[in-house]
Amino acid sequence: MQKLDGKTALITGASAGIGKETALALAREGCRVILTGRRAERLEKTGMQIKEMYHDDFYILIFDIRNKEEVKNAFERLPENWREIDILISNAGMARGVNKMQDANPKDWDEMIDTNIKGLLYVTYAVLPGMVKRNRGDIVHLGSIAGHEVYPGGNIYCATKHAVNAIEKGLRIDLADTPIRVSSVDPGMVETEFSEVRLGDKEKAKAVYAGMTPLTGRDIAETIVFILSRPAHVQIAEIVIFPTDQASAMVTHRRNA
Ligand code: 8X3
Repeated sequence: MQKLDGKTALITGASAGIGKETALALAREGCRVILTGRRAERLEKTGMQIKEMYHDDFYILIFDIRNKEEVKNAFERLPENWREIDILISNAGMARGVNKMQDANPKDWDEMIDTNIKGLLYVTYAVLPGMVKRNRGDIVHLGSIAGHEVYPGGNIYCATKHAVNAIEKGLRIDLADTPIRVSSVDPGMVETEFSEVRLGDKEKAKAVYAGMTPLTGRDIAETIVFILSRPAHVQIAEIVIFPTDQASAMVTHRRNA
């Protein structure tokens, strides 16, 4: 098993959900953590929680992942002692809408593509050259079952997660002659703010998980800790993870339903 103690981990979208739980879990394992996102107040809350529970070795970096220049400038602002990033958790991602393509608002497509694909690439590009130079590092992408299947209302969101799947595979090829590992965690239903953002409605979001027990952000965070703590010769490529009540994107067992 590899110790994560003392490693520097950067987590995108660390203010809530899977990102926040992953930041907490990595801090618990002794990582120094860089918390990134758009919302300073919420990132500070994550930071305070880390301080109360584990240590105060965290750094908050604010940027909008969709803006290439902003991402570049933010990484240039990183203090010297935070620049050697050992672990990148590309978690930031979102879905907007469940309309058929003919009824959709193309603005939603831009937002998903800019966040889930282009944003992920901008951050990877900011971190990767340093990892290659130091000849060490771990990259974990948050994919989705939507990167393996396409379901009604999923169209463009599924396309972005299929892209994440291809990017992760391509990156593994590009880094095959280095010790840098590339992994992906691809969950089914996880209860976070995801469905509320997608559907724009708290009640509708609640109904997505009605009668079943979804995964939690913590379940995913512990899976990431497992991936990162494997011995150096073990590269977990992909983990597809469902709630026990779910069998595929389209098959969910609901009690009383
Ligand atoms: C989130 C899971 O099933 O809504 O990526 O696509 S799903």
